[in-house]
Amino acid sequence: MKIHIVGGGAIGLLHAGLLAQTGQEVTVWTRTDKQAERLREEGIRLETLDGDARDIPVNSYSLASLQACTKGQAGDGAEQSPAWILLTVKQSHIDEPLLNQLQLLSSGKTAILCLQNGIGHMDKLAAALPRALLYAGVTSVGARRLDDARHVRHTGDGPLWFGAYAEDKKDDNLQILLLNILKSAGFHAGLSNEMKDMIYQKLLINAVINPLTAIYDTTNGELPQHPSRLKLMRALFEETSAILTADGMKSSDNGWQLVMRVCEATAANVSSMLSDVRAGRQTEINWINGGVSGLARRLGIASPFNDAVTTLVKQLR
Ligand code: KPL
Repeated sequence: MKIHIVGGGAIGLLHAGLLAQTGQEVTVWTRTDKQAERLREEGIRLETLDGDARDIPVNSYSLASLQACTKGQAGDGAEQSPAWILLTVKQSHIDEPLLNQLQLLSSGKTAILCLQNGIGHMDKLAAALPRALLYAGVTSVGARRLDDARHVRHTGDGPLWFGAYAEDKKDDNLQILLLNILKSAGFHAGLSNEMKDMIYQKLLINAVINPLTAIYDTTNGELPQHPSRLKLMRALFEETSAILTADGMKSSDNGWQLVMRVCEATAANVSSMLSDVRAGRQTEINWINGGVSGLARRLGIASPFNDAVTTLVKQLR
């Protein structure tokens, strides 16, 4: 089965590398020709969890060249073999041109698995791709890109849950195929029909850790070590948890412990938001705390902490 990885960042390269090394037909779609060229010529340099490093050959093209590349490959739906698209780009890259490119890539029997942090993207994708088989995913794998093109380090393991965004738009065979492929590539993958809850649980963790690590320019492990920062974490947690629960998240007694465990398990890590700030890239604040504030407004609940960190993080770059 063909697997298209859209996005050549850390998560995209990690998935592409691990899948390609088990013999899957993987194509990485990048933002620049330069990155695609390097990937085609030199492959993905993958550093595994046990410190091993290897070069893995992959196909790669830039998204901008999609029209030419897919001629004769993606146009005539019925004759095509099934394919999966793993959408690994940041929320901020899900814009008009990308939606058009996804339309081209997803003609035929194709399902799209979306692996973004935050909320808002699934509705946007569903509106732009009304016929697509859309799957929401939540992953806890860690990866870091070590150069601007092809070198990725697998930094942490964790579950990858995915499930259909709409019950009437799924394909049982395709989802089982992907599940088995992911498992044989070493992912701890599972299917779930509780994706909204999973997305909200992950959102809660990101809404507490990401903005504060970015504002204080600190690692995940150091953040709770300072009493005043810990207090802010708790306030952000309580507010976010109440908003998400009001919008249907199952309430749980150990949400706070989970946030603390993530800080501990990823202690040496720089959060994705802090790493965006440090690199001068647009952060995902609009889809994490901004998304929580948006939900709160819809529900008529105040969200002063989420509003404040959204404003502060936007001023960081
Ligand atoms: O998902 C993360 C991120 O950085 O976006 C956490 C859980 C905070 C780990 O760094």
